[in-house]
Amino acid sequence: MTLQVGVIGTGMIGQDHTRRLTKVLSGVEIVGVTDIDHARAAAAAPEGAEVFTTPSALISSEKVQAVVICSWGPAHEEQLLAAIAAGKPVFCEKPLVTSEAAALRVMEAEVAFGRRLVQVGFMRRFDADYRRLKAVIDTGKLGAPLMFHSVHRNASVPEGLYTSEMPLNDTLVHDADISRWLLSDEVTGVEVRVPRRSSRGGELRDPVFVLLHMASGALVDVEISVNISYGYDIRGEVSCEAGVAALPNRPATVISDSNGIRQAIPEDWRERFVEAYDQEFREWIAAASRGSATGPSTWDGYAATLVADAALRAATSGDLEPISLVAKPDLYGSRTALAAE
Ligand code: NAD
Ligand code: ISE
Repeated sequence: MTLQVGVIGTGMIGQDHTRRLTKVLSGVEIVGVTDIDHARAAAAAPEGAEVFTTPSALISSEKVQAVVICSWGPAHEEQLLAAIAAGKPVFCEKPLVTSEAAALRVMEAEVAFGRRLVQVGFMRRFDADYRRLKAVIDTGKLGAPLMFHSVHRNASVPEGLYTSEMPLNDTLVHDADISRWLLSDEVTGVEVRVPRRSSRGGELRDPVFVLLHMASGALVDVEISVNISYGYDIRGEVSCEAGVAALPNRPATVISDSNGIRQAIPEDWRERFVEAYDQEFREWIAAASRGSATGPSTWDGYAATLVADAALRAATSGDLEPISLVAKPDLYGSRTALAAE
């Protein structure tokens, strides 16, 4: 059986996901695309796919069985609610939405529908290195995790489009989600410190240093730097009671020459997480073909949104900004189930 998919948003990641859905993965066909920039949608449409004029026309089309949302964050809520109302499985790029109220509306709609339909694009959970790191922590052999050091460096970000809020409400959401998942924990408060500004980013608030307080008492420090120029550098190290577990350097050819001994650094997220994105879609196609969703849920998107909101408040107040989650609906499982997912 082939899953017939419609893609909303044909920008950078929409085009990359279109490539993997048409050229890399099987069991899936893109039957429709749409973008507010119609010319861009037409240029990105795979052969035979219909170019829809609006997301709602695409979502309600009989030929579309499942939806992939790659539009900008503020547009996600309306598109998610339409997909849920149509009962269609939906992969939504992060962030789920851009406010707590919007996250609660999406969660309420999915809970009322009665079955998981939404998978959020937190692709780090599908990365083999992060999965091995979690497996080591989950054995308990290193003792309880006490601290997690997460480094998130981008070579550059789109000038003019990436604003000073985005290190905290667009980029940090990955670190928030991977911290919750790795440590099987929830974030209860956020502090933000803004160090000396990098001259490479103009007026952008960059870098930022974030401290996540976890329910267990563990602390997570996150460096977000988005104009580091030398590449896309993602690091992670978990300090436990009786040992330390860290992400490895990515396997890459070791070059020795007159400049020394070195390994290449990925250019951007597309290169660093290429296999993780492939795997997240492999698992999504399997779940969506059964009419459901797997992996990062609306609940996880909601939790990350609260971290982003608290981080924005903390950047202004300079204080520890608390987070309080609503009761977790049964649809999203227990804390133990979260650890296993
Ligand atoms: P982009 O600007 O390159 O592309 C976004 C596209 O969405 C544009 O073509 C725009 O015209 C279209 N669009 C915006 N609003 C729309 C609407 N209401 N209806 C239809 N089309 C609409 O941005 P991008 O880098 O591709 O990012 C898109 C999303 O993917 C964002 O939410 C971003 O945070 C996320 N993203 C995730 C990762 C990841 O690592 N998981 C990486 C990059 C981007
Ligand atoms: C982008 O939207 C992503 O999701 C990337 O993974 C992240 O590294 C980058 O900072 C974001 O802007």
